[in-house]
Amino acid sequence: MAVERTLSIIKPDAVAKNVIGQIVSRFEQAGLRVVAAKMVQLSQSDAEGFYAEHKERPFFKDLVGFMTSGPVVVQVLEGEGAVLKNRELMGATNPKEAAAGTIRADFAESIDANAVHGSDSTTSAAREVAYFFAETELCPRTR
Ligand code: DGI
Repeated sequence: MAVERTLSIIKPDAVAKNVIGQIVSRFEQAGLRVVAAKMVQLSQSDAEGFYAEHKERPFFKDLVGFMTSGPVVVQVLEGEGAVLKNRELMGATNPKEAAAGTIRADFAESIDANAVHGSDSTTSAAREVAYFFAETELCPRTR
């Protein structure tokens, strides 16, 4: 399987619950490597730009409000099949529907405050990684 990169965001609810380390552990245990990481307080325009594809959706305002409600941890994860692997670790968007043992089943409260974001395709991963990181900020982990 091809080595891919995917963008992960640990959302404000999970940061507030102090479970950053527990979530990163799940990525590491699944064989994903962190190749870039930073904690940021998103501005309204940061969040609107990131979620531009949802601009017309009824929940857009709430989503932007939530994503700017506190700091987030933005990471680039690398590994074989990283995009799908991260989506499997996350679980369904609605934590009530998320499979047992997934990050959202274990840490998320609601469809708004759902603990994590992960790119849904290699195409969106490329856009999302570039939205937050310069290529020079990605650190090779091959050694
Ligand atoms: O890729 P996901 O985060 O799993 O889901 P998505 O890209 O369809 O939606 C992005 C975020 O928008 C999601 O994590 C939470 C929010 N969202 C999605 N669908 C709904 C929603 N929020 C509300 N309140 N209601 C929804 O139906």
